Amino acid sequence: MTDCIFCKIAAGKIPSEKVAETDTLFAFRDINPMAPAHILIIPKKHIPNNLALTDDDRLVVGDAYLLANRLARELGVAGAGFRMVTNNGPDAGQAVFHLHFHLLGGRPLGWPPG
Ligand code: DGP
Repeated sequence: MTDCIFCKIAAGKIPSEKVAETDTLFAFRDINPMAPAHILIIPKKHIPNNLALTDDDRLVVGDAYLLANRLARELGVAGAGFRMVTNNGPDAGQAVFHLHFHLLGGRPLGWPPG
């Protein structure tokens, strides 16, 4: 999608602190980190949010969780614990309408979330 900021990041047209890339996924540091480790994992394909997923997207969602495990271990937060969060829609505070998984760790994370 031409005017999507995360499509542009995945395509390398907007700079980001990339931490991983696969054929279908791109992972980079959040510009406004909420925890010592705050990574965004996005599909390269433009998918607006969770509600827009189709059967064709099953593999990429599973791969996103497997990539999160790998990154959590590499970043040293797997043992202490980490969180994967996807915000969907206004009540959840979704600001960017390209599906993304927040990988958060490196400090105790409150529950319930705000
Ligand atoms: P959400 O509220 O779930 O839609 O979170 C969007 C996140 O995206 C937010 O934590 C800030 C991050 N973000 C927005 N624009 C950019 C950007 O240009 N670069 C990077 N690295 N992160 C961004």
